[in-house]
Amino acid sequence: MQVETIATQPFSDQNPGTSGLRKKVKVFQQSGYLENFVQAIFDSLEDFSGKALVLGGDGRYFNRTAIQSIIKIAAGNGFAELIIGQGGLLSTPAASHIIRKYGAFGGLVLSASHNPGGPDEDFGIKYNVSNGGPAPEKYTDAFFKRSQVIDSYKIAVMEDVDLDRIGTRQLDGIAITIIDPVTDYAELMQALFDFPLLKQSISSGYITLLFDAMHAITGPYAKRIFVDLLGASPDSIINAVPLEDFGGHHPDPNLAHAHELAEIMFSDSAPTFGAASDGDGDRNMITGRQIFVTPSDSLAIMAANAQLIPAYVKGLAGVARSMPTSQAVDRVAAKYNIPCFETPTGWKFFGNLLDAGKITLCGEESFGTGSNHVREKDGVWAVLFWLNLIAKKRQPVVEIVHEHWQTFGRDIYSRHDYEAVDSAIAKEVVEHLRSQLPALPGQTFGEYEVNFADEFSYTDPVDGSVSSNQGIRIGFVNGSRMVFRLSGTGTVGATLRIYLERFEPDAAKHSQDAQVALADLISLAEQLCEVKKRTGRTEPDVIT
Ligand code: VG1
Ligand code: CO
Repeated sequence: MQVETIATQPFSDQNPGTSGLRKKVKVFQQSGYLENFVQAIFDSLEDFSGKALVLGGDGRYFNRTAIQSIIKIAAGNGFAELIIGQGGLLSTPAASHIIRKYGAFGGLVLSASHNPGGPDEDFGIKYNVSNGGPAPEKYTDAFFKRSQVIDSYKIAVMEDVDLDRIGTRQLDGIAITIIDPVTDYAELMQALFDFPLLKQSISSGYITLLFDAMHAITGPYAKRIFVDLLGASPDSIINAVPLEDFGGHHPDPNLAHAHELAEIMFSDSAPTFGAASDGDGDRNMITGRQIFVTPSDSLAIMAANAQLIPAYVKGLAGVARSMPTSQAVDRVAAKYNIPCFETPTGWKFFGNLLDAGKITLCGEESFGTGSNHVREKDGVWAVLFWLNLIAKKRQPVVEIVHEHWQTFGRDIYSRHDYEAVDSAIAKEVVEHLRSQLPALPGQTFGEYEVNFADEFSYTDPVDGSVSSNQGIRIGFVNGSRMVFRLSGTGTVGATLRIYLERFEPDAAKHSQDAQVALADLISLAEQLCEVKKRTGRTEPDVIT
């Protein structure tokens, strides 16, 4: 194999965020930009010669072009085999599974997840390590450091690879294996859930399903699993065909962006169960007839009922949630006497806990739930979990949720996002908040007395690594909380996220609208952070 060494100049902005490097497509299209970052990753890894690398993406614009470049750079750097999803497609959880199943050294997943796609929109790339999970911070820090001094990359001189033909081709010095992106994943799902029961519940009409693939990666997964294996009708999947620009929408499963699904679920003709996933298939939104299940509640309900699911019948070793996720799952852990961990935002922080067997189930308020079956959050898995739960309990979603609240109380929850805020103003908002923290404990605002006010810092219980500045949190004596943090996945300006929660033990008040129930906290958050005042905005861009 002929390998060329191409001289290059570093780019200063290749610092991975919450989940990989995300930039506008136009940024990635600059000569050497993608190549530098991929080479910086390979330069930072230990010896991988003779090992396999998994490669795939969510199919967004620039996916195929990027994959062809990465194949050549990986070949030039000495990987022995590349395992690639047909058409360059792999959902994030499927990539995680394939890394684990085939014992690959790692994988590159090409996605900007829930961010929009197309020539003027976003692209992204993230590296996953051999446990199948997102590279921990010590890796991503090393990638960034290397990218700042890189002066060349290695690239094999070879033809483009036919990404559509399944099978292994032995090229000069490297094997290229194209696999079906769904098969291995579908097998794993069949090993976790009660497929005969699901099939029966669907064919009998007890469960009617509507899944919104948002023109993103889960279309083919949903078709194989829900339609081919479980017998749902083909029209139970909407926006099923992956498109390079996701049909012009944000492939972000929440009530704002999955509005087509939301409208149907709140109409008279709603099916019994509705769900959606995101660009790369790791998020999930769960709804029932006339009810939306917040991701924090979904995690808690899954934890409380896990033993009804074949894969978790022996119970859970422990659970974990990201810091801004509501404390609903903590209550379940306390009742079942299992450990509950609080981690910073981002799935990479769950990896060690899962590997060490300290937790079985984990989740984030941002529509992410997962378990020890892979090392990523998993959208289709979450949908199957809920379907299995409904089939087993023979209860509609609304009943399952209300019963849960009756048992544990309700953690009324909402997140307010201010997007594309001028970066300098966002920094001022955070500084302003930070400066108030020392004086807040003991102060009272209406019925809210501040218990603690700090910046979240996390010490990983497995490897002792410390991650600081993971969000500002203000906790109140009555258990309510508000959290402020800047997004690490956006590509334009800064996004301020405000997370609000209040515990409501009184079942008579469980049906309240979250925005109404949280009104006092919402105005207190503004009083403290002044985001509206400083930006001139009147409302958040997205409320979830
Ligand atoms: C967001 C979410 C976080 C999630 C991350 C990646 O990060 O808040 O919980 O892990 O996206 O999800 P941030 O830094 O923008 O708040 V995905 O599905 O976009 O890979
Ligand atoms: Co995603």
